Amino acid sequence: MSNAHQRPLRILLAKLGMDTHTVGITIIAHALREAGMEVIFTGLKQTPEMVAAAAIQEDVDVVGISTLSAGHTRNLPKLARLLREAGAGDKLLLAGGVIPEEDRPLLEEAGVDRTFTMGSDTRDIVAYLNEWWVQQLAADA
Ligand code: B12
Repeated sequence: MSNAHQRPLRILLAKLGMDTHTVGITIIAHALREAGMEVIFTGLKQTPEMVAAAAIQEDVDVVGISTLSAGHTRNLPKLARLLREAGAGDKLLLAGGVIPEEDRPLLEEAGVDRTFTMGSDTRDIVAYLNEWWVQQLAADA
């Protein structure tokens, strides 16, 4: 990651598979842009391969997946693995949406850094990302 210069955090937002619930990801995209972050939205119906490739091509710092139609226990571990295999395992991987509590250990084990589910306050998400980004910049200074 090249954080040598103070620059805004870049995040790729995506939806995987046939999940067409768009409200949450739209709210997140607006909130992060309002907070000064660079947001790239891949659009719907992505595969883990497409998201991993886009994350590398766009040189983002964070990948955020919104998932409301199940499939997260399969496609998120796959995405985390593809990022690691491509040497991009240092990117922060976030997930939000409908993710049952009991699925979280599996996702964390697979490499999902943090989940934000239904009712999450966008201010908490912005604060979490800002804090993480400050740490990254400090580590790189
Ligand atoms: C609205 C809605 C729809 C609308 C979607 C319209 C649209 N364009 O988005 C319509 C009617 C089309 C729909 C369709 C379906 N739906 Co629907 N839908 C909902 C509903 C009622 C609300 C979702 C929503 O918009 N929430 C508001 C937003 C703001 O909340 P959110 O997405 O959770 O986002 C917040 C957090 O999760 C987080 N977040 C979300 N994404 C991200 C990403 C990142 C990076 C971060 C950091 C945070 C984050 O931040 C947001 C702010 O707090 C939910 C029930 C529910 N309570 O969630 C069911 C629900 C998601 N739907 C469900 C189902 C089953 C379906 C259908 C399969 C129904 C059917 N048989 O056709 C289809 C599937 C369509 C498809 N292919 O995906 C189920 C999913 C069950 C599951 N996952 O196991 C739910 C949970 C209803 C239920 N209780 O059964 N749905």
